[in-house]
Amino acid sequence: MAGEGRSDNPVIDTNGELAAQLKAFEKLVEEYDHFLVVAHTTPDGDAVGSTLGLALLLEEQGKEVTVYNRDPIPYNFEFLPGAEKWRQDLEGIEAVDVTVVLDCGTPGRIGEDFPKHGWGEKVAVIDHHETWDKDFADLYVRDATAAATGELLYRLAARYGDISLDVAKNLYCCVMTDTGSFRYSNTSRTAFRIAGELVEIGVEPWEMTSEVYENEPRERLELLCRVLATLSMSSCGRLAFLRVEKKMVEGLDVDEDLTDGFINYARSIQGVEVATQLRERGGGQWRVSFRSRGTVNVAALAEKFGGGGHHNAAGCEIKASPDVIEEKLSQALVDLLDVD
Ligand SMILES: [Mn+2]
Repeated sequence: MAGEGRSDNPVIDTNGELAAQLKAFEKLVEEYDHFLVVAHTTPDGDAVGSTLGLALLLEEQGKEVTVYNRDPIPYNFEFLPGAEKWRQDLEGIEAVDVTVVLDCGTPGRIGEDFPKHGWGEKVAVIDHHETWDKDFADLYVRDATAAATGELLYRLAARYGDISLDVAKNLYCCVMTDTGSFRYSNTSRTAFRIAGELVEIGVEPWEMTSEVYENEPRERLELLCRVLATLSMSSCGRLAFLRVEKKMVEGLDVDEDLTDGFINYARSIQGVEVATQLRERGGGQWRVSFRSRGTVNVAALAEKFGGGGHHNAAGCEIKASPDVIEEKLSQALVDLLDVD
């Protein structure tokens, strides 16, 4: 029975603001029939897991569901239950009643085709990001303290009673990936408790980790070898650089997303505060990505070069030779650290 939650479940709050938001979402589910479930472009594990998890949950409630994303499912999430529902075309989308936007709080993150007020009559957002657009949806389920959007969906799913194994696998994927396998600073007691409940339902942690992290195309490791060979450090040792040159990708049957996460190797070096990855765009242009260990606000660093982002992850574009770019960045970082 929806509405009251399971009293024996320690993470289900039946009062409070989040419970009221979840109740309002349940009402929306009761009132409408056809739901479009969508998440941000270049979807990560939380975006894919929450999209498929919610789609399956809504189908279990007898609803018609369309799953849409501008971009494909990354290869390492194709094993998730419900992945065959993933569509990248907008055909028939005018028939939906409610658009549910997951893992982002602003319409711009859905892609160019997304109409400002969604498809259908109503728009609902379920999200855990700090930034959000207050007038874009009719209903928000938001908690910026949640480790993943999947955490919010776990609370929703638990209100409907027993969670199916297919939904549970998707929600586990959300929590596992957004916490960096329970390593990042958002890894909370609640995240562990939810993961524990999902394991109780039957999710196998090793199956999940091996599918998501140990199922790499050989080309990805070959590319990683080439990229790691470019590792260099600033003279102060606080900045590490990696380069992805066009010629490294040539001859490899790879997509852009195969370099995803490489930059973390550079950040993991003792003494490094900021990792930087330069990716060749052509015409002397380089895409520069930054990852901070936490002390340096890399959004401020990126802004010096016309870019932006978050405290720990940001980027910009620079037109210069890579050696000149690395020199400029070293100087900019020293300026930033000396001001602090
Ligand atoms: Mn997320």
